[in-house]
Amino acid sequence: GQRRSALQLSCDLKRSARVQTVDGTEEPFLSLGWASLVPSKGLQASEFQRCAVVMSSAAVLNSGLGAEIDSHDAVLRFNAAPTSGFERDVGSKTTIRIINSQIVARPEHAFNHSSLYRNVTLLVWDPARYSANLSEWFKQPDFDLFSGYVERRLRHPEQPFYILHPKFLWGLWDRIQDNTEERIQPNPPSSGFTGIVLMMSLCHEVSVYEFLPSVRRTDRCHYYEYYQDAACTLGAYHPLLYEKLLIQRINVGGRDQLTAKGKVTLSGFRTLRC
Ligand code: NCC
Repeated sequence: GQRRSALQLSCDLKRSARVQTVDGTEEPFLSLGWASLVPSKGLQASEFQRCAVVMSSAAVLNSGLGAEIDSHDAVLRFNAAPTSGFERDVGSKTTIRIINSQIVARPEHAFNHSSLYRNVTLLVWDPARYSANLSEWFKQPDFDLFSGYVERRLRHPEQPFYILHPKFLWGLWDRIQDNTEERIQPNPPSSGFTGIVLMMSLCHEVSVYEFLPSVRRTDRCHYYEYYQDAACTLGAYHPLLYEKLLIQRINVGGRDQLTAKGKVTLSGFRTLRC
């Protein structure tokens, strides 16, 4: 069939990828009283003009993009990616952090003690199976995010902390599959892709750094660690390559920006005339 235009693809995303968090209105969370555990202010109440999404890719090293990144109204980072010691390349502002359930559950991340997870809006996700209902997921998450979530909500009720709804993640996966001839693996999208779509829904314009790699592309995985694995950039578990092809098709920024900065510019959902 006819290839869909960048605007059509963005509108598909906007329509089907409604950002949704666990809000205590569905079982088993309803009976557990989560309606009063989750933050009373919904995530969607935030609105920003210019936002930056900073991937954890090692390609951002020696970019000198820190000041440009910090000039945005909100900055999104992932998992255990630090700013301290890397300010010149990644900036120092963090507004929102998306983490996977390993960060909450695995002791080496020191979720309760690390300053990485303080003074930011936190969002956590866990790979529920495609068709799993919430009760099955609650009984058997990939990593136990639920007890850590409850504990932190009770200890730090002032921190905006949300669990991303599996429906939102799988809605994103459907759009990635729609854009792909091959059948992709039924694993949830990466934190990176999820974060990009989240910011498209909260912001008027989104600058994404080093998701589509610049000339600095490298087999090294993260800017803050030394190990090498090309799967970090191209994907193994996550449908990362297909996520990147989709983002490439909705990029409204210039080619030179991509090559030199690994920068993609995306229009926020509110600005689209679908
Ligand atoms: O590596 P990770 O992702 O934390 O990276 C965040 C997002 O940045 C993009 N990325 C990263 C490296 C790279 N070279 N290129 C990239 O494009 C990706 O979009 C990625 O999502 C995750 O998605 O949550 C992931 O988390 C890690 C790990 O669990 C956390 O870092 C915590 O230690 C996963 N690695 C492992 O589990 C070993 C990774 O697969 C996905």
